[in-house]
Amino acid sequence: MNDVLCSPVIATTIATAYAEDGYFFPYDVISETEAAGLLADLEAAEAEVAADRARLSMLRSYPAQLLPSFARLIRQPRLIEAVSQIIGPDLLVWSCGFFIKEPSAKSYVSWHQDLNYWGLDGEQEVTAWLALTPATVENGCMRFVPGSHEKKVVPHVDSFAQDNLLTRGQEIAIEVDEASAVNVVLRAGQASFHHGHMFHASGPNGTSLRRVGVAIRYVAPSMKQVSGDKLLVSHVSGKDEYGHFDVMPPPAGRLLEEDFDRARRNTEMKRGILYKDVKPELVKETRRA
Ligand SMILES: O=C(O)CCC(=O)C(=O)O
Repeated sequence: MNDVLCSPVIATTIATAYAEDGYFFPYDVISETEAAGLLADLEAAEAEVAADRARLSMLRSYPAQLLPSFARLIRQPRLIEAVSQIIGPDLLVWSCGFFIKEPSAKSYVSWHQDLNYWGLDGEQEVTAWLALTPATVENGCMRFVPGSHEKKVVPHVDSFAQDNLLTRGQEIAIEVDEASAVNVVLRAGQASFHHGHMFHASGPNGTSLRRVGVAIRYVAPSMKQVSGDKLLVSHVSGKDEYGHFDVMPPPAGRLLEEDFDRARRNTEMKRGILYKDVKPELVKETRRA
């Protein structure tokens, strides 16, 4: 993996742009070849567990718990360096999961803010979204509304729409200035970073190739789970002097039974958080944010 760290100029640029706009991109993390290697590892694992829907869903929702290659990715020095500029050097990964849009799929993500339903008490959180395939306008890259993170959490409505990739099909209930939105175009191996209050969305994939990105949710250890159980998290940088979350070790191998057991526990706890107050018949197996 590429271990060239940020120059002081880039570090200042990330911190300044993020504070002003609520996001920063594009940021080179790994090479296209390395991104293709991670995608190949994911796709091999998908093929291995394809017959078991629950395992396939866990693989897509918890790759850093099940595949050593993704456990390394969430600790990648370029990612840690950039995220440290935003929320400091002590970092946990609260969750890490894929957003996959299959070829010509109608799947989309409605305008939303991440921290709306996560049950966390603060905003010391940043998402690094790393492209494993190119993210383009045609295949449904994310869109960000610059400066919208300053609005704090705004009201959302739940649509439970079939093709919406979000847990509850949640959607911002106030006007979104879509005309000012920027397209988050990335090459494979690049990342974007966004604030938990950023207004963001993405459209369907109109191409004949998969669009695959991995969303890594970094939090400062001072953050607390105030609704639901505290998830099992990964400690990826610096110290954790708070102990607010239970820390799990990285996987000792590929697709191990003990790691599926942990992923199962995390799935149950995360459902309790993301689907709080939702009728059981509306709970879907594969939604993730
Ligand atoms: O991958 C996408 O299109 C949406 C991702 C997203 O909403 C997120 O990472 O918070």
